[in-house]
Amino acid sequence: MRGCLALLLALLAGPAFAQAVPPPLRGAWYAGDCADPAALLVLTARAAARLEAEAPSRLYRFATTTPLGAHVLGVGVGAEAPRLMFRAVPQGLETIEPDPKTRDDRLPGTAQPETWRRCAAPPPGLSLLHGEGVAFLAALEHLEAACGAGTPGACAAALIAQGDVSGDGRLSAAELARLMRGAAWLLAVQDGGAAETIAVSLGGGALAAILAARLLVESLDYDGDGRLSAAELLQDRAGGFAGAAGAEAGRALRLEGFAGGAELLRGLIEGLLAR
Ligand SMILES: [Ca+2]
Repeated sequence: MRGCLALLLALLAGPAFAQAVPPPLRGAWYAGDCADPAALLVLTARAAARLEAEAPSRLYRFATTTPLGAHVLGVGVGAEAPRLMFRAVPQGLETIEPDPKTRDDRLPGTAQPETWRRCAAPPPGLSLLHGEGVAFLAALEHLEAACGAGTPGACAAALIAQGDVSGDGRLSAAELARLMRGAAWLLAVQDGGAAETIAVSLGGGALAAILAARLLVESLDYDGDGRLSAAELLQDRAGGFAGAAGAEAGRALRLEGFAGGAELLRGLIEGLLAR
């Protein structure tokens, strides 16, 4: 756990991130028929998640996004530095996933482009399976942005802002459990799980998320109202933590080494609070 926290802190202290996925391209894209899409692609400011029923999912957490000809080239964090090229086309979005062996100066190589469309309303099953996870993917970018630039208290405020569904300015056990389920989804997608694996992972993690959320509330809920405030999150942690200007400024934390969503979120919170 100590190693994880040290890693989190080191990564949070990294330089601001200048590039990002262009806003018009962000959001959910679908391959094939809107009533029964073959695949779902979610683009956030600094990430892409490709989700299919049968095939392994893919998660790109971009370290860089730079123009390359008519495309944007996103290069993900991690040892393999996975690459995703994308651009707007009349039908919607075009993506290319280059072969890992293709040199940067020969992109896109022989990889075939895929086209994606917007759909007014995704099939309910897709939302049910991926909704909380996609929300967490976006929330994580806001946390990385707020915690990366040194404004005291901004990190706790961002955690409250991202987690506070009810709008009372405090985090309940249910709100923390939601973040933990989202974190469990992220880990399952990062591990390349197909839809069934992700569903199993979420099912198995749901109870753990509730228990871990209750523990977290009880460990910091000094006024005993059953919810965590920004002040409680910051209690006795001199100096607070860092803040910045928006999700585009963040830098992708490494997510490896966490056993589950609850542990990931706990590590994240502890790492943020330790700053
Ligand atoms: Ca709340």
